[in-house]
Amino acid sequence: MRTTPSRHEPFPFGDFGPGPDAMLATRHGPVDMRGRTAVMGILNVTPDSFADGGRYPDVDAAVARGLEMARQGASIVDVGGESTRPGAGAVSAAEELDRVLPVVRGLRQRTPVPISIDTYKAEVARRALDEGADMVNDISALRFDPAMAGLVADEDVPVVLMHMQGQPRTMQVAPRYDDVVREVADFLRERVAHAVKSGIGPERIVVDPGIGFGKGLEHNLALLRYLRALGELGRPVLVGLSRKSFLGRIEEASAPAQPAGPGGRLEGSLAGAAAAVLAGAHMVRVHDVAETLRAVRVADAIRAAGAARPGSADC
Ligand code: 7PJ
Repeated sequence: MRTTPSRHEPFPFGDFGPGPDAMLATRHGPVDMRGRTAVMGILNVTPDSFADGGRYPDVDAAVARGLEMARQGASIVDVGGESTRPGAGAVSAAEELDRVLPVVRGLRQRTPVPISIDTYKAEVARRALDEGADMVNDISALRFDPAMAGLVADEDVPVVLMHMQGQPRTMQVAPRYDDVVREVADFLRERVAHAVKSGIGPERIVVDPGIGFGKGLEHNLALLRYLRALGELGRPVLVGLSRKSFLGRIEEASAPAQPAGPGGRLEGSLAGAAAAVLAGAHMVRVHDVAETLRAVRVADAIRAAGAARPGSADC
């Protein structure tokens, strides 16, 4: 990340922008985030995911949805078989494998799009990588399964390290921070160090503040507002806020008569994605790939316009 101060502040968030190394090499080609925000499409293969649960009960439908997201321009398709929404119970590795493996296999046969496996279980990650998945999205940042760090190191694949306070089942009960931005940055710095010590190449690592994972509304908003603080870690930043409940809380506060369910949070999700990009995100994890791409390309263009301003850091 560039840290050069500019003579003119190009944006209230300060100077920002993906550094020259905002690239992620995968077995199916690079994910290039230099000046273009990457969009990771969410493919939940669970009966209970809160935003689109039950919509992909069979393998063919899930694969078709993954292919559609790839066609729409997703840089990565993220396949997950265990819901981590607040209060959700854990599922066994066997159950998770039953859900995700046929979908990873089906996608791999039909598209070269990089596939990410959303799991904190090393066994699930290993089998998915064997079926042709390209990277691991671990919401526990290598903490829940002691075998995960070694697996990612041995397989030499990219990994997303996400912040979470507590455990999925209880994380929203009473999230507490003194300085949420500092604490999340410190946590991620420690997890990056742990990953590197475990043999994972630093260039393989993506960091994620974990919006909604053990965070109240004000914590989520502060992390987005000061996302730039994560730039000091020197790694691409992924933000997942698509259809999350804090968007509904904002909406309810302004229009209490019409509480929005998860499916009704598209506009809020797009606004959040654009704001995240202008605050320094390199990748966004979303349900609505086509719509999000149209939104973040505008944010990308606004961010790039800093280069045309005399005295800005890009000149
Ligand atoms: C995230 C995730 C996120 C990463 C989920 C949902 C809840 N992985 N998995 N970041 N959220 N890396 O999609 O609403 O924010 S599950």
